[in-house]
Amino acid sequence: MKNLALHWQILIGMALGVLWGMLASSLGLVDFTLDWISPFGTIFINLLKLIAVPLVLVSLITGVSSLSDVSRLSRIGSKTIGIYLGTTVLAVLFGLVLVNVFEPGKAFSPEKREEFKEQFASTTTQRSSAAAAVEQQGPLQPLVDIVPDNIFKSMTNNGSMLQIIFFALLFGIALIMIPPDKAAPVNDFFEGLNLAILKIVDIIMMAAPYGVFALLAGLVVEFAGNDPGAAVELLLVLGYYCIVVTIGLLFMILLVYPVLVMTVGKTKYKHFLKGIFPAQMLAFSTSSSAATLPVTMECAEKNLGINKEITSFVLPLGATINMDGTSLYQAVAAVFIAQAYGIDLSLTAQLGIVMTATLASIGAAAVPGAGIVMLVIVLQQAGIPIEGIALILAPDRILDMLRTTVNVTGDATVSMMVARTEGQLHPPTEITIK
Ligand code: DAS
Repeated sequence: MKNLALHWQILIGMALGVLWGMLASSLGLVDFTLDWISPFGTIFINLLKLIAVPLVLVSLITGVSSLSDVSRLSRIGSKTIGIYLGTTVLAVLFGLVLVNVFEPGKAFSPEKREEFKEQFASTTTQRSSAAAAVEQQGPLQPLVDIVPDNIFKSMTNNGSMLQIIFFALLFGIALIMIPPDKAAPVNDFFEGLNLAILKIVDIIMMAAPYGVFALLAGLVVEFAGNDPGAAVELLLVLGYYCIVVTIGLLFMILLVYPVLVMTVGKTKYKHFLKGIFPAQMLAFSTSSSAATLPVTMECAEKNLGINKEITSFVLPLGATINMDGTSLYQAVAAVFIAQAYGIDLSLTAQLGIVMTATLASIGAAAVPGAGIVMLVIVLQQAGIPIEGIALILAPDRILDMLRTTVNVTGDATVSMMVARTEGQLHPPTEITIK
């Protein structure tokens, strides 16, 4: 109920922000808005950026080290992780195809995009000189850049999130390999740290209605100046962007998952969808794969007849590292922002987004808003202005509901595939959600 209330608060924050922005631009309150309201939007974005590094570090270390019984990993684990990675990369690739075909970011008027470009000229200059520097360093530089020489430097502002992910994966694997009695206190420490950081994300998301109001108000007046008509252009372009994301998410639900459920899962998709519908609705209303996990497991066991041996391993792992909806969304969002600022991403840069969006979705915690926090990684890595998040933050809550539903459906799809290929299915019974 709390989350639902938060949803409505945020949607109201969005609407009031747009309303205020349009009023301010027609009542000559642009400066007042920029001086006294906009800063709260910047604070909200800073909070998201603040929690991104610790969230990645700790949620990945906890996720990887929770696979402590490596022996159980074996065939089921590698099959599960392999399929998870496959569907996530497919989601990112499809997101990139869509955003490059529909080019929602170029729907802004040329003057507006010129304005964005000037606004971030310094960033673009830095980026192009950095890119030029990389070109001189040769083809394997991106690989070399993943390995940090000083993890504390990686965690500072100019650090690379990929280096943090690399370190977290290494640390988590090391925890699995040391004697369990020695690893236990460290695991407990990171478990506790992870809970605390997720609680911080909760607190930050409670500020979301106000942050979104301030962001949207600032965005609309900055964008519209004293011309309310320009605000309408912003809303139309954001609507177009949301449609592109939604088409991608529908592609996963109506094409990718049915093919996998019917061919490998050897199950009628209608039966599968009916079975996991309660979990999908909970994912939609809570925007949290973690909160939905108990229901996803119950639906998989009771409605789809998947044995506990599979659901108890595949679904918790999926809620942690498999977020197809999130990765598709991050690919679209990153290129949308680049397009809006007139940054033409090379194929290499876009392939880099495949890697960072996949890793970011693995590192994203299964809580509301995690996808936008992790988007910082994708933007940073591709040299796209992080300030661009302000453009897409407003509709993010609605998109979070949709992408979390896809995340949960993807997890259930893989559990059905693994169960069928492992012969771990029993006759399904009626679902009894209390
Ligand atoms: N809300 C996240 C989840 O629980 C997904 C996201 O934020 O992208 O799956």
